[in-house]
Formats: sequence, C-alpha cells, structure tokens
Amino acid sequence: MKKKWWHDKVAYQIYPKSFMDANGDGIGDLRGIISKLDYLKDLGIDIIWLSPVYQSPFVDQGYDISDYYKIAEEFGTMQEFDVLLAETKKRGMYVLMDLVINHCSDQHEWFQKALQNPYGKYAGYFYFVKGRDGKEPSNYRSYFGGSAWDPVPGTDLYYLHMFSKEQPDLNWENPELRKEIYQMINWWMEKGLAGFRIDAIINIKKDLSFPSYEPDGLDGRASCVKMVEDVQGVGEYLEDIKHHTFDQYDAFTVAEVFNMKDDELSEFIGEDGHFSSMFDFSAHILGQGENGWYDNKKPSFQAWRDTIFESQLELQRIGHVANIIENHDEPRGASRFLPEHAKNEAGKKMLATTSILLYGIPFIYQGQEIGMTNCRRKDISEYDDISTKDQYQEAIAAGCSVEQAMEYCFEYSRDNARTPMQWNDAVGAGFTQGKPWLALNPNYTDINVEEQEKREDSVLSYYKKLLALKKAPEYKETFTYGRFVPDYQKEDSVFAYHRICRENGGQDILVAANYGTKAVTLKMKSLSGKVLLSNMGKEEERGREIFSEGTLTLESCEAAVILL
Ligand code: TEU
Ligand code: CA
Repeated sequence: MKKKWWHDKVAYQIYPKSFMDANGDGIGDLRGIISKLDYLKDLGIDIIWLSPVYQSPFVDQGYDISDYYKIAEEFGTMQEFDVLLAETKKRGMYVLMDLVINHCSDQHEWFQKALQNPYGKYAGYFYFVKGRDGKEPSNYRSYFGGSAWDPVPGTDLYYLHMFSKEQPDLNWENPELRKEIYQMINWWMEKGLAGFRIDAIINIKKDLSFPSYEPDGLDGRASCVKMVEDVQGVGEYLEDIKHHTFDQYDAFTVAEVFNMKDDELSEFIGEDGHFSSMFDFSAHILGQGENGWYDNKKPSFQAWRDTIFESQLELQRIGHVANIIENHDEPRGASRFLPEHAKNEAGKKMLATTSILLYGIPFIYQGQEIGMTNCRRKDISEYDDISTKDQYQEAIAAGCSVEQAMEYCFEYSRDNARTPMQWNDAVGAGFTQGKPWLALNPNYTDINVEEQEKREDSVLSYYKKLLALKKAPEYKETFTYGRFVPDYQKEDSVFAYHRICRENGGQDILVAANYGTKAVTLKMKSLSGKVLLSNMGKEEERGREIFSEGTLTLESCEAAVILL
C-alpha cells in the first residue's frame, strides 16, 4: 500500500451547532470551535471534520445548503472560518468540511430559479419529471418518510428529493451542474482545506426511467434505496469528481457510503479508488429493521464483534477504512454497544480500546471522549431531528404505544448524539451562557470535561493515553499498517485481536478485552507480555497481576494492550 499523509492520523468530528457557543445565543459557532482547538490538540487529534457550516435553513441541521460559498450566520463569518483554518494550521492540524452534493436546500438560488422557470436552465439542475397518470413519477419513499416526489407548482412536473422535501436532489447527469460543483469544491480546497467528508454520495446516480418497486411498507410505497441498489454506474461520476477536484490537491476524502454493491469496494477505496477512505458502518447497520426503528433487532455481543472482525479482514486487504463508534446520525456508542453491566467508565474505556486500535483511521465524535450517553426525553416534541419525528410516527402507525415509540427514540434518535457538548457542570454545561438550542443531557453534572480533566482515571485521560500510544514512535507503524488478526473468537465474551507488523520487525501487539460479567483466563502463545495500556490501573502493576504461566486473566470490563 502506498503510504499517505493521513494514514497514521486521528480524526475528530465536530457537530458545530452543539460543540461550543461563544456568543451566548445557544448555538455553537466557529469562535467556539477556535477556543477549543488546544483542547483537541491536547487530546491527540490531527484532523477535524466539521459537519456542515454553510448557509442553511437548517431543516436537516445544515445538510440542506442554500449557499455553498457562505458560512451560516448562526456559526459566524468567512473571516472567522479563515481564522479557524489558520489556527489549526498553526497547531499542525487539518480541517475537513462536509461535502453535501447529492442535494441542496430548496432555498438555494438554483432551486428558486428553477421554480420560477420550470422548463429553463436551472430546472435542469434538478430532476423535474412529468407525473404518471396524474400521480408521482414513481412510488419512492424518501429517507425521511413520505413520497420522494413533490409537485412543481403550476405544472404537471414533480421534483425528486431522496431526503426531505426541502432537500431537492441535484441532477448529476447535467454537465453544467457538475461544473458548478467542481468549481465550488476547488474554491474551498484553495482556501487550504485538507479534504472532505462526503455526504450520502451513493445517491447521486439515478435510474432515469425511475421504475416503481414492489411496495415495502404500510404506506404502499417502496424505499428509494431500491433504485440506488439497482442502478449501475455511480463510479463514473465519482471518478469525474476526483479527477476534476481532489486529485489536484492530494486531498483526504472520506465517504459516507451505504448500499454499495458487493464487488465495488476496491473501486471505492482501493489504490487509486474514488475516495481515500470510507466509514465502516457494518456494526451500525447490523440488526437494522426493514421498516424502521420499531423493527430493529439488538445484535448479540458475538454478532457485533464478528461483524467488525469480518469487515476488518476484508477491508485491510483493500484500503484504509475509517472507524467510528458513533456520529451525528447514530446513538451514543456507550449506550448502544456496551452491555448493561459495562455501562460505566471501565466499559467506556474498553470500548475505546477495542475500537480505536482497529486497522484504519479512527474518527472520534465529539463527547465520545468523555463517554457521553443517550438522552431520555419525555415527549416527542422535545426532539428536533426530522428523522426522529418520522420514525416516531412510523412506530405509532405500526401500532406501537407512545411509550414504546419513545423508547425507540431513546435508543436510536439522531438527537442522542446532538445534545450539546458537556464542558463543565455549570448551568449551560459550559457550552453556552444562554439557552441551548437543544436541551442538554441532564447528566452533564456528572459527565463533563472539566471534572474528567482533573482525574487521572477518567475516560478522557484514558483517551489521551490511548491516542498517545497509537502514535508512539515504537508502535506507530504497527498500529497504522500492522495486519489485523482476530484471536480468541471461541470465547463468548472476549474481543481480541493482534496487530502484527512485518515492516516493524514482526512486532505483535495483542488488544484484548472482556465484555462479559465474569473473569476469563486465556492461554497465551508466549509466557507473558508487556502491558502497554490497561483500563484497570497502572500498566506495570497490572502486568504483574494478569499473567501467570502462559495465561492471561481479564476481569469483567477489563481491556489490555499487550506487546508480545
Ligand atoms: O446521511 C445519509 C443517510 O443515508 C441517512 O439516511 C442516514 O442513514 C440517516 O441519517 C439515519 O437516520 C447523511 C447525513 O449524515 C445526515 O445527517 C443527513 O441527514 C443526510 O445525509 C442528508 O444530507
Ligand atoms: Ca453562538
């Protein structure tokens, strides 16, 4: 594998609206982010991914862009953005922006002009399609519920939106549109970005005949994803984008890809693939219901572990994957992946250990490093997220009680990860002097940065040690390029793997954790090893306790990183 500048880096996702509010209006902003750069540097972060900060009506929290060249007023000014870039550079850090180009906002000038002249130039930037028999062109359900088609007023046309009706899909068949997007990407790259996280990109290829599919829900519609899964040829667009933009800057691109075809992996992230990297969502789609959250199945520990292992084994042969526990679309990992008995600091450290040392580039989501958790609400009106509201309705329509539907929101809502960052235990959690745009998780009095910074055994202190270990000169090569080799898979509660690096003198590092309720004893290939990191006390001391005549004993919720 050709070595790239970003292979050994650690990335951090900022959800700007909820990270840090500098002016007291309750909304996180750029100045807030700038004020926390030292915090991120100290944590061990190299690359920052900003969820969208462009001008937007925020129907989908900024994933509906109304001007690609402007910073949202709520977040600040372009000048402040330039300061942010300069300040990250000063600290040897990199910035990725979010590239949302499958759709824009219905408030974007292009769409407004298209509505004014539904047969003119700008209508060609979108999918304006004639209805069939006075109805929508096809029976697609959008990702956020309801039809994926809405009428173009005063015509017999409909426009396509795979997400909300305020997010019209852009027409990638149109070379003029593509040119506009490439110019925009290059304009941002010229400013000094390191690259982009690329949103929902698989959706840009459409089957222009827009076939209807067998209905798959109570509403008589079929998920629009059926068409995405069927249609061929997205790769041509992806190559075209890369050629006209990223390639010219040695950019780092990490794509959000769902529903890729099985054999396309190497085209996507192999050597000279469309992207530098893409997120591994295998553990996140596991157990996903056909019909929505009410239909999800909770995977067992073994299924979860084995899914990650399978994915690692496949991906490491092909490219450098991006690993996450959570993001702004997913519930908090500590609430989701830890068994009940492990929902504590030891458990959170264990989850961090087994996840961050996997093959690939770790993306930490804001608050993960202090072990933030899902947030219970009393009523659906307390949620802001468009997808949560839809999923709640879906559950009710399927016959669930209000209590049940609320329980699904507690488990799966995107707002679980979007509550404001918990900086301290003051009113406003140190996030804002005003009223937060989305209510805080009340546990900020217990779980917050300030408290954890004071404590050597906190989750935050552990993350710092973990990231420092990943980058330590003696082990860096192994954690970056070392082969992933699963171990002890027959043990029901153990999550263990080696990272073995031929280029680093055959260095063999075992990452082992016990997710079970009882201690386990594992046979080792060597007599003992050197504990590089432990979530249960001082490494040297712990090393003397856990090895005995070629065995390794791990307590419940114990994780250890061992040089063999
Ligand atoms: O998500 C794309 C995506 O596929 C979503 O449907 C995702 O599965 C969903 O959020 C789960 O509830 C991206 C962004 O990450 C998301 O925040 C945006 O809402 C979406 O694109 C539209 O831009
Ligand atoms: Ca603000």
